Amino acid sequence: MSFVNAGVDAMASSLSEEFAVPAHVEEVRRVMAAFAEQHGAAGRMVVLITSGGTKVPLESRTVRFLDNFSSGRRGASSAEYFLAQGYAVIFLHRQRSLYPYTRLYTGANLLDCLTLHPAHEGSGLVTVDQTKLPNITDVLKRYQAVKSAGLLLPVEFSTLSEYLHLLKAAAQALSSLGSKAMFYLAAAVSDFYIPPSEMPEHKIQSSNGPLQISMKMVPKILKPLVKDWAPKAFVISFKLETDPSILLERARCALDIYKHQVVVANVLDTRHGYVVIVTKDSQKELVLTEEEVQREVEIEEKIVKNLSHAHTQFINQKG
Ligand code: 9Z3
Repeated sequence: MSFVNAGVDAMASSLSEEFAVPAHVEEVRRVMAAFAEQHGAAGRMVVLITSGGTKVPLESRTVRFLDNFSSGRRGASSAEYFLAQGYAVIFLHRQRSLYPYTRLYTGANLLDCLTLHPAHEGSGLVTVDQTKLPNITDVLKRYQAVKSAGLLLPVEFSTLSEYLHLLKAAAQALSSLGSKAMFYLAAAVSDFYIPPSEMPEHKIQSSNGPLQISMKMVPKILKPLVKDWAPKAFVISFKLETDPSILLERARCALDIYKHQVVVANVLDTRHGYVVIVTKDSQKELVLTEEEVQREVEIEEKIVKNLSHAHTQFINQKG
């Protein structure tokens, strides 16, 4: 498989021409706008978290696709810490990636954790083995409190097109909040895609020999988001590299180009224990110590504390 960078500024053409508009985008925009209005009126800050990897189809009737790596752990755990800090959260996540609270039990087989009591079989009384679901009562309490207060709005995406359109809709829906809106863009987003006009309709046949694919550059959505859609918001992007020696230079480069507030820089192999919070005029390393790892402290707790503090300062400056 060979990849050719077309180097086209696809932002020149509109998003809708190059990326299929999901049928439900208007409905989701309305729901997000109502969520923003409700929580804004209650004096709450609202964070839009993106989480998980995007899928790029290779065929219109898709059998094969390219995926970006992301388990969704960073987004899902960060959502919990933002909720604990008093934020309302829109969780724009890849379908079936990790989800706040339930992420803590993905290793458990649900059916192995339940017991059906013979005397009550008719009425279906089932109990939970709490040794198999550690801290379940505490986690359930937190989850139910968030749910009953309507503080978490989940929105799903799967393909790159869905991600781009839903992010645009979210930015527009949150624009009324001004500086009280935060964008925490932790999703791993494809840099390349095949435009519909160049995509084969049917399954690519291996009988035609080795596959050559030419892919276009995905438009940098951060640019219109910061400049046009949510110009007053506090925007954080994530920079992922596998080579640590270029990480900070790439993070600084992103800040220079997009002029947003923060880049959280991380390296694939060490992302659970080490990140650098980079701003225009500062750079702060967040590290988990051995002792914190033993206590199962998560780096997202430190990231969220740092960023929510910076967000409050941003609001105080901007008003
Ligand atoms: C990240 O860097 C996230 O921290 C991870 C989290 C995806 C590494 P997990 O979901 O991993 O906990 O398994 N996200 C951003 C990745 C990305 O695509 N960034 C683009 C880039 O680096 C810019 S927006 O060029």
